[in-house]
Amino acid sequence: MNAPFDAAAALARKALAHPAPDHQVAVIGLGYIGLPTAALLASYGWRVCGVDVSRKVVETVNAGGVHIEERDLDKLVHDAITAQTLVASTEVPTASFYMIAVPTPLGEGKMPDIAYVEAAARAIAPKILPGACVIVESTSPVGTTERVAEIIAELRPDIVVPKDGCDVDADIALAYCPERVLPGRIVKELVQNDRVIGGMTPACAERAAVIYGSFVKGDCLFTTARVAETVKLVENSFRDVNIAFANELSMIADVIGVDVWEVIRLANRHPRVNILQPGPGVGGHCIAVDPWFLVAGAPSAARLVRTAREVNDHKAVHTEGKIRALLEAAPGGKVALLGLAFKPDIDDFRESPALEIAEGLSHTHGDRVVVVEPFTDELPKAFAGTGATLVTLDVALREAEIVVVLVDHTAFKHLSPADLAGKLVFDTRGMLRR
Ligand code: SAJ
Repeated sequence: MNAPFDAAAALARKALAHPAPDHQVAVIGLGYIGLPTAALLASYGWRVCGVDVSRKVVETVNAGGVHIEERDLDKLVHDAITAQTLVASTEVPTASFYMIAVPTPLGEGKMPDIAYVEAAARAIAPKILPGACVIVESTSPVGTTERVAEIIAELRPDIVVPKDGCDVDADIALAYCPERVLPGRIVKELVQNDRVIGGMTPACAERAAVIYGSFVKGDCLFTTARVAETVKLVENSFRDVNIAFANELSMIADVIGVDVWEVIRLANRHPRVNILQPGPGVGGHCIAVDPWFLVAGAPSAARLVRTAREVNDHKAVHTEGKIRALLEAAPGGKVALLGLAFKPDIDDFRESPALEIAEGLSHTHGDRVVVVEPFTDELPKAFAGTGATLVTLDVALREAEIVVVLVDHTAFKHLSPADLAGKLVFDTRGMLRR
């Protein structure tokens, strides 16, 4: 028996000596990751308490409902609430496992803000018993798991907290295990994807793997907390850099006068080339944000990552400029903006370049803007008083002389050349040629 295994067994013995009621899991934060994770764990036989600071979210979940649009989530939550394996609360309970899935927004100067993770650690500390395991899932700057350890150690001097890489006889386990699921496929990918489990010590990783091993069909890969934190940031930076290449190509193509979609299609027939798709910019709370966490950790070394972020942000400005030119080319004509979400077939508008572009145009040409967005019943508040209106696709096609595809929602994919005949068309996603 090796040392880490001994330490893991000791943690398990402590858990048996101080059992939490019903071997409970507390998932802190019932958002896009926390709620599906809580409901899924409940469906795999765990007794789960989902914790959120929003009373409204807690009431919705306890009534068997969901406050976010995500495939298969409503049934999963409804079934878990009906079976009483999931309950929501504003209070953190005593639990065997704590999973932190709270937001980590970008703060001032594009610096990571981990205040919600720190608040979660402070809420867990008074309740924690020896043998419990705390897992951070929120995308976080490197060193955040150590910060959680520090907070618990400060608030609970009676508990021995694990130290990075050092197998002391800790009373609790602490690990970082990033979520890596794709919005729209969250429930499926939570089960199927491999997980990277970064323990403060090897024993912590083994303890955390007890929970992931119960529902993950992919592999559970062990490493340190710092490596796992970096892995998450690197995955999203990799995608951002690759999308930036596609977006930069689209702007180069505008200058030299070639069709970027044709260029990419043919270049991708090379056996070692796989260029992603240009769009109106990069959105969402992950890829448009996480690379800044990497930049914050090593500002002078992370030059490509920073530039990719800037290129992708600039693509939205470039796209808006092209639409303004179309408005000038059709004086008095209306523009139909198709889609506001940050990507197809979801109701998530966070960091959405389509939303940013539509807002910008509405503030100067609101009376000439009609928006089609099947995933909302009303335009966001920022459009108030601009004159822009939310209409159906049929109405937009009747009223507008200019049609701009900002999001390739399935609801737009049936558009035919006949629907668009006589109109100025700008397809930022290359949807109409697919
Ligand atoms: N996009 C393009 N061109 C492409 C692909 C995407 O412009 O070829 C745009 C999308 O339109 C969107 C943005 O990029 O605006 C991001 O979309 P996405 O589908 O690439 O990724 P997300 O943000 O929905 O989810 C990502 C995923 N990360 C990776 O693929 C490396 C997911 O696995 C992560 O779990 C998630 O971030 C997260 O939560 O961090």
